[in-house]
Amino acid sequence: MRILILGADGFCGWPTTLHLSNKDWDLFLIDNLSRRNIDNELECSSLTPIAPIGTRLMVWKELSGRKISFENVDVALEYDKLLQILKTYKPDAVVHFAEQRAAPYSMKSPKHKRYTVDNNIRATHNLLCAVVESGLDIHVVHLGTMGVYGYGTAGIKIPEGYINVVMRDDGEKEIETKIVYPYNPGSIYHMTKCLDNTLFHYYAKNDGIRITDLHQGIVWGTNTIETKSDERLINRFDYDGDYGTVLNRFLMQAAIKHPLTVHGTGGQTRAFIHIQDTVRCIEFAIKNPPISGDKVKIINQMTETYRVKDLAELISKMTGTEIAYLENPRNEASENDLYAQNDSLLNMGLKPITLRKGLLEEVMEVARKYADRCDRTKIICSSLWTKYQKTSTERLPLK
Ligand code: NAD
Ligand code: USQ
Repeated sequence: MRILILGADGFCGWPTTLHLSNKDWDLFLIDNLSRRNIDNELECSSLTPIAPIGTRLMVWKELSGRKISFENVDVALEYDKLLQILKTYKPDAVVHFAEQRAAPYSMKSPKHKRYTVDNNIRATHNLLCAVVESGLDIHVVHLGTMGVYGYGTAGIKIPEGYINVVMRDDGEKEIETKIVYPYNPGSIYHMTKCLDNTLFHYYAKNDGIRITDLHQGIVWGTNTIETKSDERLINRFDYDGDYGTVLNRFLMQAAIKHPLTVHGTGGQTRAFIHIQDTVRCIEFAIKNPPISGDKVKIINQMTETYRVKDLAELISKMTGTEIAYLENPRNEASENDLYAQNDSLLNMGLKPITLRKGLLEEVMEVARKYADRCDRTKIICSSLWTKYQKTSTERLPLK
């Protein structure tokens, strides 16, 4: 297998790179290192000391004997370079992680909203356009989000992308058909994933591109088998109010005895997946492509659902850390149910890693080890969804 990975230096991209390389697949990596630049902009960096991409690849070659090529390309802006790489490398599949992925960052200001839309939509469209122009039969595997379905209580089990409906006109006529499950994004970031979806449907229909869209839940954990094998291969650990995601944040907060920052009542239910399962799911998706002419293959890449409040209580009980119920900086339902199908990956052979004490402690151990790198002033979310939300100081009950 020859795989081109876009966004390979990121939290999901780097462990996926090592996992696929360990399968002896041939890899070519692209990243514009924008995520590292955003760390500079936010004046906050990964809790774990991530090595530069050149060092990462050198260490991996030393340890495994496997050489991986890397090129710094902005997929959203450098179309010709991307096309040239496709034509010369001729990958069987492209895995597309190269997007701005934080909902709070996407809501910070008009500049951040525009950057997120411009970057994500152009990156996805450039890839699809370049695949067509290359004339090659390349399978596109994209990382989407469970958030495209929205977090209102649906009242039914959320299917994998498509739903059977009966359409009724004003008269008597009824038609049974299958449609894309209605989009209901909760942030500018999530909205870009819905727009990506529309691009995919068009290119699958018009050009016969084989596309898999993985609607992934919140990824937790930090290391995988390969990233643990040398400290210089360590994965990114985001803990700040913009990029840190809820379960990793709670584990890190418990490790440094910071009150657990629950937004609102904590009645929000979300889907989760461990990073080790993420990399396995991507392998399964590559091995099970749709055929040309098929509609976009949509897979829910999640293994469990939890309420935010229940996660906070679990970690508080384990560690004795207090819980701080903060006014929610987001515009989201305070309570929701979430039942979603995830049969595709289970049928492909995924044996889910479920949340258990040992794994939670492993993440806390990593957080404790690098606790001196934490800037406590970056923990509270300061990005507000609307002007009606209170600022972080107005809603701060923390000591
Ligand atoms: P990340 O920000 O850590 O990694 C994304 C990488 O893409 C970064 O290294 C960044 O530099 C690169 N990138 C961004 N724009 C680029 C461009 N225009 N050209 C080239 N490189 C570019 O994010 P992540 O957590 O690894 O997420 C990867 C993908 O998975 C994203 O699309 C995200 O939406 C999706 N996802 C992530 C999670 C999660 O919990 N982390 C959950 C569901 C879905
Ligand atoms: N939350 C808290 N306290 C915190 C942080 C978050 O209560 O300290 C709450 C949020 O208000 C929200 C929920 O936890 O209700 C999830 O927030 P999150 O930041 O963990 O996740 P989200 O913004 O949805 O985004 C993350 C990734 C994104 C991915 C998405 C998958 O950053 O790339 O697409 O998870 S999903 O949630 O399934 O849409």
